[in-house]
Order: sequence, then structure tokens, then C-alpha cells
Amino acid sequence: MHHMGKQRTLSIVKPDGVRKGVVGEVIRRFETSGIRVVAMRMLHLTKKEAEGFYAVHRERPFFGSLTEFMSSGPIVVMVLEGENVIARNRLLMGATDPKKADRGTIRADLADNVERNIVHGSDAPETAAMEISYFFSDLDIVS
Ligand code: 3AN
Repeated sequence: MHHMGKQRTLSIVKPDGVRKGVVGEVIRRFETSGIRVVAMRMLHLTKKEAEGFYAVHRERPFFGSLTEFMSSGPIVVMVLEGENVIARNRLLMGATDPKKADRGTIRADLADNVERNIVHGSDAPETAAMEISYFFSDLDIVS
């Protein structure tokens, strides 16, 4: 019953990633490291929808700019599945600020700055569950 470490997480290729044409590159990195994509969709968030998604950051000084950016073009949302996938995805992504991200990470290799940092990944099981349900119903996720 207790599959240690088997998890799901939400990944987003942000508008900068779609604009740069690195959706395939990001997915390739997931697949190469043994992470499975179990749901995927492209959509263009409204400002309101971006604000809903980032509601935990409402008080941050960058909230307006972040939600403006996140609604500036299409994104690709994915559910990833695998052992310990929340932490593994965050290792692949690298630090929030690409200048501080380790070489070989998605953000170090592909991102421009701390706001336009190519990818989002859930940071904990509770936020992963919330974020997945923001975009997907159970029926959208293959098992
Ligand atoms: P992460 O995405 O690495 O979990 P969070 O959750 O701290 O980082 O921040 C959410 C998003 O807010 C980041 N992906 C980034 O786009 C944006 N962000 C974080 N810090 C800043 C900042 N200092 N200035 C502008 N945008 C930021």
C-alpha cells in the first residue's frame, strides 16, 4: 500500500520556454532521467488564472510581474510521475535564479533570469496535489 517515494508533480514549461522552442528539450531531460509524463496539455492562461495558480505569492513584490509574464503566451503543463519525482524534478530544474543554478540544469542552460526561468515544478507533495488539480482531473492522468 505504501509505495515509498512514488510521487506525482506538476511541471510547467513557461511562456519563455514555449517561445524559445525548448518544450521538447525539457521533456527529453525528464524522459532521459527516467521520469514519466502521465498527462500533458498546452494552454494560454488569463491573468486571473495565473493569479489563482500563484496565489501563495500574492504578497510578494514580483507577483504582478510574474502573473503578467505567466499569462503572456502559451504554456505546457504536465504531470510527471516517478520515484521521488518532486525532488528529482527540482534537481533537473536547478535553482530559481539561473545565475545560481548548477551547470547542466534546465535553468542554468536555458533561462534568462529569476522570473523568466523556463520551468515551474511543485515543491512538496501537498502543493503538487493542489497544482495538479488546478489543471487536470483524475481522468486526464494515465496510469
Ligand atoms: P521555484 O519556481 O524555484 O519554486 P518560487 O516558488 O520561490 O521558485 O517562485 C515562484 C516563481 O516566482 C519563480 N519560478 C519565478 O518565476 C518567480 N520568482 C521567484 N523569485 C523571484 C524574484 N526575486 N523576482 C522575480 N520573480 C521571482
